[in-house]
Amino acid sequence: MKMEKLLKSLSIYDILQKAEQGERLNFADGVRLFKSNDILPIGHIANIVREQKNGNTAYYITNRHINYSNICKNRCKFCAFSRDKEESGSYEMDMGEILEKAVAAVEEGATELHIVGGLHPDIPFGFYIKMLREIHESCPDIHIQAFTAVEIEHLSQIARLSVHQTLKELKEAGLGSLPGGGAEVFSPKIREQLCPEKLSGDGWLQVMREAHTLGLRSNATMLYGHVETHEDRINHLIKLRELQDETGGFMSFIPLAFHPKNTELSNRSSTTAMLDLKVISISRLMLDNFDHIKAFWIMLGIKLSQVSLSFGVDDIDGTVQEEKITHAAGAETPEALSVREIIKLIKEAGREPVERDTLYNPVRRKQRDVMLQKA
Ligand code: V47
Ligand code: SF4
Repeated sequence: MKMEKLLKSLSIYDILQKAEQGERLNFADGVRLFKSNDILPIGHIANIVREQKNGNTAYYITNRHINYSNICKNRCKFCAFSRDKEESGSYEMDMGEILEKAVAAVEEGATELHIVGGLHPDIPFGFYIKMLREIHESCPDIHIQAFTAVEIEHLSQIARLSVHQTLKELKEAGLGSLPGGGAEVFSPKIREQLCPEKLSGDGWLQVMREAHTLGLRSNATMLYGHVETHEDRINHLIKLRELQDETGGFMSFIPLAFHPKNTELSNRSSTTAMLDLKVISISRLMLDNFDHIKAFWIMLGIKLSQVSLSFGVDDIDGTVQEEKITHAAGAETPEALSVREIIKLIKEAGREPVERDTLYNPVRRKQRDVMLQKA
């Protein structure tokens, strides 16, 4: 059967046609796509949309994650990373350790630091300001992407400042942008079940709104593969799309595959490749106003991340280094990939690798630096 004829025979043909023609998909369309098992046609249209937005380019970034503390007062049921203060395995890095990691990242050629941690009950606001200032002074060229919307709201409580003022002070101290974590799934019912202490979905969106208004761009995520329904996922994506219509401040969307090991949901199984590819390609189709869909290879796995480059993804995150959140939950991926490895997997997928900075500007390196980085 010819491709067109095959597509026409599908029950979701009307939705695929809408997406290909650039028509916005609605809630019912999204749910129907999740109910369908026609992953190749869905991926095919997601790939067309991906190529319309980003051509044959696949981005990557040279970055380093710093998880400054795992002490957290929230203790979400899906999190294997967090600890109570007195619990064994709890840690907090001091300023010297954080600076050492930042300087090492610069020496390794990183253009971005990704700094997140738990909601520490008693680190004062001044510590976070000092951390940003000192990193910014020692490494003026590196972009600091730090603190999820959930951490920002926590810092505003500690500082007894409005979210707006908190963000303003963090920005003045060197904060460059916000990562997309803490969004989980916006459904109040799911949050009540899995992370009752956490900032609400509307609260998360409000912090992002304030950040975007101040000129701080951010990413967005969705944690999937736990207890959420198709409807919860589509509702989440539509809320992100609505805020993006309003502010235009999101850079990329990153679907995060739930890892159950060592969590209170450890009786659940890991996500399957079918669900991973569905979430990626349906996100690409629903989020028509997002420029980039990013595969966080640490969570998705290296092989599936490569395949995702044909299912809507245009960005393979980065070199990462020392990722703790997913590895605490049993991720079997390495904690870092070299630039050489990232380039190889992008090229073998038939895409053109482009190193980007946090804001998606291409990074131009001197030949000598490239050789050092690839070594
Ligand atoms: O907020 C927690 C999630 C997030 C688990 O913005 C888990 O570029 C899977 O947001 N299994 C932190 N996920 C990571 C994150 C992120 C990662 C990479 C890039 C960016 C970006 C953001 O990880 C948390 C939570 O949603 N998480 N526990 C778990 N067991
Ligand atoms: Fe704390 Fe974040 Fe883990 Fe929730 S996901 S327990 S807020 S570190």
